[in-house]
Amino acid sequence: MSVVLSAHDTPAQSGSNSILAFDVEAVRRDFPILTQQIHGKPLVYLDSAASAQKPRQVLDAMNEAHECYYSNVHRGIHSLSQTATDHFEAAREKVARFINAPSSDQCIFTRGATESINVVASSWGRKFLREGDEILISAMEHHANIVPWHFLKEQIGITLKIIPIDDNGDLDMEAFDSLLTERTKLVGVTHISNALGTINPVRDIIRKAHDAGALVLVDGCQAAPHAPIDVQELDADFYVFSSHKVYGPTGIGVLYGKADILRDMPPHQGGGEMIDIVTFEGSTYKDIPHRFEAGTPAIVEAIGFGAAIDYINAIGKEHIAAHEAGLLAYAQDAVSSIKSLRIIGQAREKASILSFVMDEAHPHDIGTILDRRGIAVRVGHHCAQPLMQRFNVSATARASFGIYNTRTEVDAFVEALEKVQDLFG
Ligand code: 7TS
Repeated sequence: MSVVLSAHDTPAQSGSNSILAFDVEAVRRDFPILTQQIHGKPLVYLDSAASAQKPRQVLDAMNEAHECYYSNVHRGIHSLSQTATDHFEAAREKVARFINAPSSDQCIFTRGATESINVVASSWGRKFLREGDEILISAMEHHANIVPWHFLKEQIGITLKIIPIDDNGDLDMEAFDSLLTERTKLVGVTHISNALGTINPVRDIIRKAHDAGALVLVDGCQAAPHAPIDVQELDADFYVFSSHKVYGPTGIGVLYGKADILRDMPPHQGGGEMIDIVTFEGSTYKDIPHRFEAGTPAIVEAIGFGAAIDYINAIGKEHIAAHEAGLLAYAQDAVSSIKSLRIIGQAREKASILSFVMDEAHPHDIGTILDRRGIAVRVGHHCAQPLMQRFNVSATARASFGIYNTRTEVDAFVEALEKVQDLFG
C-alpha cells in the first residue's frame, strides 16, 4: 500500500505495526469511486458514517475469491471448498484480532450490527429475561439498539429505561448510576453516536453495570472505523459492528460475545451449518460460532471484510483517528462563521461526525443544494428518532469524515453551506 507521510496531515506516529506514515492523497488513490464527478463537480463524500467507500484492496480480494477459489465453505472435501473455507476462517481470525477477542470462536458472522443485536435480543433475551426485568439503553441509540428491545417488551413484558443526555450530547452519568438497579439485566449503549458523534465512556459504563450484576452490549458500529477496540480491556459482554462502515462490503458484520455467555444461548435460527446431529425427532447443535450461523454465510463478503481490516491495520487506527480528529476540528471551526448554523452534538469527546441544522433551511434543502455541488451528506433522523425528539428537531444534516477526506473537501462543504445561508437567510 502506498501510504506515506505528508507535512499537511501529520498524525502522531505510533509504535504499532502500522506503516509510520499517512498521506491522504495516497489513501484516496486506493478508492476508485472518489475520482468521479457528480453534477459536474468532484465528488466530496461526507457520508461514511452511513456506509464507507471501499478501497481497491477490498474489491480485488473479493474479485480474486470469485475468480480463483469461490465455493461453499465448511461442506466440501474438494480443493476449492477447502481454500474458500481457509480464507473465510482467516477473515474471522482478522476480526478477532481487530477487536482483541480472546478467540475467533467468539466472533459470529451476522448480516451486520442490526442482526447482531437482534440475535442477542431473541436468543439471550428470550432465554434469560422475565417480566419486570429492565434493560437500560441511552437516549442516543440507533433504532437497531431500540426496536429489538421493544419486541421483548411486547413478548415478555420487560421494561426499557433510558439514560438521558445533556444538551451537549453527553450521557448523564449520575442518572445512569441511579437507573442501574438489581432489576437491570442488560445495558445496551452505543460506543460512538452516529447522529451526534459523542464518544461514550463505555469502560466506565461496563464497570458500573457489572458491579450491579448486569451485562453490557456495546454497539460499536461507529467506533470500529475510528478507534482502536479492545473487548477484553473493555470487558464487554457483547460487542457488535458492521463491515460496511470499516471500508468493507455490505451484508456482513460481527457479534462478539464472551464465550460462556454465547455457549449458554440457544440458536436463533435452525438449518444447515449449525447442527451436529439431526433426526426427525430432534437436533443437536454445533459449538460457537457455527451454532449462530445457520445456512450458507456471506462467504466472499467475509473475505472482503478481512481485507478491509488488513487495510485499516496497514494504515494504523492511530493515524486514522488523528487524521479524522484534525478534519473535525477544522470543520467545526470553519462552520462557526456560518451564523444560521447550529451544531447538534458538542460532547466533550467526539468522533468525526458533524450534525447540524440551519435557521431557515430544512435539512433536505441543505442536502439537495450540497448534492448539486457534488457533496454527499446525510439528512434525516439518522435512525435515531428519539434523539431528534430530545433535541426538538425533526431531522439534521450530517457530515461524517472518513479516512479519505481532505481539508480541501471541508472547504468546499463550508462554501456550499455559505451558499445555503445566502439562499435562505
Ligand atoms: N448502530 C449504529 C450506531 C449505527 O450507526 C448503525 C448504522 C447501526 C447500528 C446499524 O448498522 P447496520 O449496518 O446493521 O445497518 N448507521 C447508519 C447511519 O448513521 N446512517 O445510515 C446507517
